[in-house]
Amino acid sequence: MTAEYQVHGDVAVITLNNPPVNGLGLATRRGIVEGLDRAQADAAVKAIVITGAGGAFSGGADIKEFGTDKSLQEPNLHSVISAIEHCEKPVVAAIHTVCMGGGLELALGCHYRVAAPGCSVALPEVKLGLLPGAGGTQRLPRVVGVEAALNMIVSGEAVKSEFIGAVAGQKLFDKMAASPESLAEEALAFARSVADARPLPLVRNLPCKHPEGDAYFQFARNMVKGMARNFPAPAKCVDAVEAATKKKFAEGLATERELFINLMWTPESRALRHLFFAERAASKIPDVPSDTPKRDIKKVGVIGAGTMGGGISMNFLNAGIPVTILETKQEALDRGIATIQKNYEAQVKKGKLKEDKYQQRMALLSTTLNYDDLKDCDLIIEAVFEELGVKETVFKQLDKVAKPGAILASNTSTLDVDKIAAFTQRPQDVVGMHFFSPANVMRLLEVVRGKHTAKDVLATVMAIAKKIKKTAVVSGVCDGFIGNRMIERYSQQAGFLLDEGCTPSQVDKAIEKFGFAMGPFRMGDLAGNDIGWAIRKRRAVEQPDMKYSKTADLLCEKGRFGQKTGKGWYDYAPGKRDAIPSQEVLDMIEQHRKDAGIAPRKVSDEEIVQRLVYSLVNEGAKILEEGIASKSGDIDMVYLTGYGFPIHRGGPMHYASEVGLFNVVQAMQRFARNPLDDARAWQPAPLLAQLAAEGKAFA
Ligand code: T1G
Repeated sequence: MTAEYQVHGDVAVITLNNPPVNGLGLATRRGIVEGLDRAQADAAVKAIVITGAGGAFSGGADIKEFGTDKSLQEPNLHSVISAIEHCEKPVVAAIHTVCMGGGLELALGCHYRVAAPGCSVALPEVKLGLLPGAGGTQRLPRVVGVEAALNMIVSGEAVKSEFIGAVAGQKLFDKMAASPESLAEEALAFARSVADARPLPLVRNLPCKHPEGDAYFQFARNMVKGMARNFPAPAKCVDAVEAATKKKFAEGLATERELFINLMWTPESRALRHLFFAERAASKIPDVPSDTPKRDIKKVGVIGAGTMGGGISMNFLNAGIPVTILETKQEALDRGIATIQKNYEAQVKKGKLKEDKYQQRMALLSTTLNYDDLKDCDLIIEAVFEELGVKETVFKQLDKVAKPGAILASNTSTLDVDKIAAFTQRPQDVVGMHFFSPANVMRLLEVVRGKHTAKDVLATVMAIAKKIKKTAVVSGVCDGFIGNRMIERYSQQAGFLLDEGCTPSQVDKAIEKFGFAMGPFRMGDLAGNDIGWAIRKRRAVEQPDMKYSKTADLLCEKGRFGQKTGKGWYDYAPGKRDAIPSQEVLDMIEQHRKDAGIAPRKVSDEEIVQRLVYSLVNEGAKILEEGIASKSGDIDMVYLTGYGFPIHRGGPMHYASEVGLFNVVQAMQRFARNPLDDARAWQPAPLLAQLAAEGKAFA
């Protein structure tokens, strides 16, 4: 039963019990109404308490039900709340731990609310592209005030119960329990104290006004407009709360309902709901049970004090885990430590880090030139020069000094983790941990699973990734893993678009208008065009028939590596990052077209976006069918957290499913007929072709 009914003397207690967060799914909603009916039919029952079992009062409506008929089946949440409000006996919500979304709306429908301290209270629907759809926009302003309510609803952020309870004049809680442990008893006592209270108070009957309504909501709209560029929900939150101040309750509720239903069907909300689950699913590895024992990570070693080694080290220092950095030369160590200090000092200067915290973190950092000093590390991450011979030297050394059971990780971004593992006698302890630069900032961590990587090693790395606030995605071993393998196709298309008539800024602007944080050419200038150059040279040997535009090589032959050389696809003023279109580059591209006998044509923004995004989708489909990624949502998480794919589009695979895979394949067939393109690259991955033919989606 997902809503249990018990009678304690003269008080009935309905306990939501739908793990993990007491989501208000259909069965739970039914259980609440049945409990109310039983309590009202029992003359011995004088009052009713509703509470939640386990670690939540309720995390809200069951998001898994959205888009299914279950979420519409009666009793829907509105009906449950109406049944509570019409109950002839007082209903008291006993709130603890988590009271969010529909859970808070349920509590707002109760006649009284008793809260334990430390409870996270929120209406986070806006983070799903929605707004509170069961009266939250109409009731919350009536008990905490219009402005406090609108702040909570538009931000979706949680507020601690004791903080709300301390705000003068707020009427959200009728009583604060002394502690979570005493909540149950205090709620029962409170219920008995109001057993005879009549009329029973209803939040909906409270007034809801704002002294300067029009001016305030205009201000609120201006604020929201600036922050919610690609998302419609925040502005609708303002509309709903404004309705609470201008309309009768029932009309305000109807307005909220209409706004909610419209938002439910927006692509932005579908994208955010997809990502809510994709982010959580990414941490689950199909063949590694969640209860796999994890190794204890008390001390971390980092090999290499360069940009990556320093950034990687900061992640662990920030999580309070001691780090020893090893380098081959003292001056390299000194440089690396100085960079870490500079990064922290910049955060202190911006007020993002307290001085004492900075000192605490630095106190956890030690350095050495001697591998022996790593012998008690539980996890050692190598971040040295991206060359297999160098990795071999490092891993052979580690194999000698690392303690048994130490996890040996490589930060390699392109090399074969199985080859690296083979440099040791313990391949089961070897794994890839591919951080993205800057490693202390970018959320993405590709965890590369070698063929011998032990399951407890994977479970441990996924857990430590969460601890250092990374979004970890497991990748199999292939060239480029997930992200870089896909970006290669994307860059290939970007080059072809230049050949065919586009300028770098036209391509960048088109894809940035689609929502990417940065187009391919600005990104190349930031990361360094020489990186791609080296990969193309390597690829020319390994895959001689891979087709590329020559423009990127011509650019590098001019030494235009990007911001680090003051010029790349764009020019840069000294010390500035603003991308200035370069006549030299435009001339270079034009000359290249002439030499190649290409007559330039006008390419539409739509074609630019489709070729860039669908090239990711097709490669992603191959990665999926090869088992390099286990879920399409994992690929979406890689692109959102590592490559600036727009959140409101949900990731390349989700976006393709939204467009319709049939339409994606149709477009690919058009691109394949372009003689200047690479027809093989547009050969649909078998999985993609099959799903398209069956009218299915990826997830
Ligand atoms: N519905 C379904 N599943 C949920 C859920 C929900 N509301 N909340 C969490 N889960 C699952 C989650 O997928 C994961 O599953 C597990 O619970 C643990 O989650 C009408 C329409 C509550 C603060 O937006 O913010 O009410 O991966 O890893 O870190 O107005 O979950 O284990 O299978 O996040 O302890 C509004 C969303 C819904 C709250 C707990 N409510 N959840 O954090 O655990 S819409 C929300 C959270 C609504 C009404 C509207 C967090 C949490 P699995 P977790 P956590």
